[in-house]
Amino acid sequence: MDQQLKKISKYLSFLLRHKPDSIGLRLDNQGWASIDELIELTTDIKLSREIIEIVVETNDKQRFSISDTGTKIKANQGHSITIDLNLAPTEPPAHLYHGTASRFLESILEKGITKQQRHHVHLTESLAVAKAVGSRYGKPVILCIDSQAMVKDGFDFFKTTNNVWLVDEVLPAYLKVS
Ligand code: HQG
Repeated sequence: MDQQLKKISKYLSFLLRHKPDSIGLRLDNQGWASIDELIELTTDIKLSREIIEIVVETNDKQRFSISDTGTKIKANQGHSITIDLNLAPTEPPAHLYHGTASRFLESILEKGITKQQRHHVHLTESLAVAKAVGSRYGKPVILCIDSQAMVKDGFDFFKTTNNVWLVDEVLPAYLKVS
C-alpha cells in the first residue's frame, strides 16, 4: 500500500509541478487543478478521490494541498512551470540551511546557490532536513545562510505551507559551510 501511495505522490508531483500538459490537465495561475478533471484524465493509474485524499494527508513532506471547497488540488512547492504561489514575503530566522552534495560545492562557493530547474532556491530551518536533501545527490554538505543579512540587503523570503523557505538566490557572501 505504501509503495502505491508513493507512486501516486510521485505521479502527482510530476503533473502538478512539471507536466500537467502530459495528460491535458489545466492548472490555474496559482497551480490548482480540478480533482474531478485529474481523475478523469488519468489513465495510467487508478485514481479516486479517496486515494488522493489519503496521499495528501499522509505525504511525508506535505507536498500537496486540497482547497477549502475540496474540489481542487495543488503542489505546495517545487514547480518548474510558472505559477504564482501567492506567498507574502516573510521574515526568516537569522540563519537557514541548504543541503547540497560535496561535488557542487566549488561551483556554489563561486556562483552562489542558484535555483536550477525550480522556481526558487529551497532552504530549511532544520539541519536534519538539509542533510537528507543533500544526500539525494551524493555526499552531503550543509551550508549555513546568513538570512538576516540577506533581509537587510533587500532579499525577499517566502515560507510555504510545508515549511520550506524559498528565496531567489543566495550569493556566495551570505553562505558558509557549516
Ligand atoms: C545545487 C526535494 C552547482 C543545489 C527536497 C542542489 C528539497 C548548484 C541542486 C527540494 C548550484 C538542485 C529542493 C551551483 C545550486 N552550482 N550546483 N551554483 N546552485 N546547486 O532538487 O534544494 O521531494 O532543484 O545545491 O526535499 O536539492 O521535491 O534542489 O543540490 O526540499 O518535495 O543544485 O526538493 O523536495 O537540486 O531540493 P534541486 P534541492 P521534493
